[in-house]
Amino acid sequence: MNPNQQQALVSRLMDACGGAYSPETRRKYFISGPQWAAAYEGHALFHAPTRSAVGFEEVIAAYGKIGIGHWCTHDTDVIPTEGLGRDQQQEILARIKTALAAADMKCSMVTTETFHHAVFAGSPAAEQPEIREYAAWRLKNTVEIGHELGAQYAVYWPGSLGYYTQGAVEETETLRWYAQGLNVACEHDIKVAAAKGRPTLKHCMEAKPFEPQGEILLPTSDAMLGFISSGLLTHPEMVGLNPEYLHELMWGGAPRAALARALLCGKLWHFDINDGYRLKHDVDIAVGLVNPLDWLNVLVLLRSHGFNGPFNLDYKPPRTTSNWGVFEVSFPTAVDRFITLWEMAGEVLEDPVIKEATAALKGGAGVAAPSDPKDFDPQAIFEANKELLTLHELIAHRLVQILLGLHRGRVYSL
Ligand code: GCO
Ligand code: MN
Ligand code: MN
Repeated sequence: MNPNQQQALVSRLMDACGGAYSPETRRKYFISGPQWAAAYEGHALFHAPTRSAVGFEEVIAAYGKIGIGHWCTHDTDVIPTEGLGRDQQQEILARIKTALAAADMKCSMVTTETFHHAVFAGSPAAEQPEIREYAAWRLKNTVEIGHELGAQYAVYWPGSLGYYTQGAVEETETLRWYAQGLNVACEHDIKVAAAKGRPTLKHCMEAKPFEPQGEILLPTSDAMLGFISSGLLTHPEMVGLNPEYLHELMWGGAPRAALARALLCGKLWHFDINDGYRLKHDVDIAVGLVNPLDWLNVLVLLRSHGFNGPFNLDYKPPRTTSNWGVFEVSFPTAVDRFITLWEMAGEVLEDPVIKEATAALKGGAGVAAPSDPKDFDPQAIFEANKELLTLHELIAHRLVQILLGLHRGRVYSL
């Protein structure tokens, strides 16, 4: 097909897909679009870029048009490393504020890049005191950027906190140093927030089990929960989690169960939404393209616990999508799948079949407890409940019915 006609074809087929929500509807959800996701050029270790660079002004304007109400960024996604903390930072922050206001968007989250620059090769908690001092300053500077832009959250992905070969690094010492960095960030936040008359930020740790280092010292959300309550943090109440859906699949966990554990600890504060494959690398595919049923289940859990965002679109538009396609197809479709799954999760919670089945399961068969616990008859309890437990499979079927619309039936072809 003639290159001049290809965008028209994509647009026509997008319209033919239907099911799109209006920007106003999309804005009702606490969804954020990362600068780095839209600006991802398709590069990786084995991949040359397939897209050209996109600046924050273009990203913010495009997100606003789609109806993504929030934007987030790493410090160095928008400010060159050499301009951090200098006049250039202030000039860029002023331009960001103008762009956000023009697009009717808010900055929800800021995060410090402590993994890309060569200085972090040995992690931000390396043995060398000057590296740790530099990292601490970067974290403090990001806290200031966050307050300046009106953010509520700061995220920490300790991707380089690990090693390739064991023995050279002493893990407990490295974790203590890492905690000191977080402590500096929280203590600085308390001062800046007080000076600005704003609440402190919510500091959220994000785990990923592997990549870029061979071994990661805090590989899972559960490891981070342990770290938060280890006694190393001076303000554990200011630190929670930003789990990422795919990162929990990467270690072979059930994302829904990982989220449930974070909920129990009151630490589910921010959520990176994407998709991918179990026990594989961080492909960062857009939400719902691989595991829609699991996603529905995740959102049922979150809705039932009152978690309604921020949902951060941390995925990488595929290398096969063009610069134009990123905003025409990739982001609007990701947002719309999320909204549909979220609304379906609401249907699941109201579904009479699931409600009745769940209530019956919780009611049990009504076998009375014996006066002496030694007289419990486990076989009799099992027999009395075995038909009820069949409901587990029925509920699973009902969830698939709701997801695929099976309960509405089919037109036959045979
Ligand atoms: C991933 C990476 C990053 C982080 C980001 C926030 O999810 O693949 O961990 O995209 O989310 O660096 O700090
Ligand atoms: Mn990821
Ligand atoms: Mn992430």
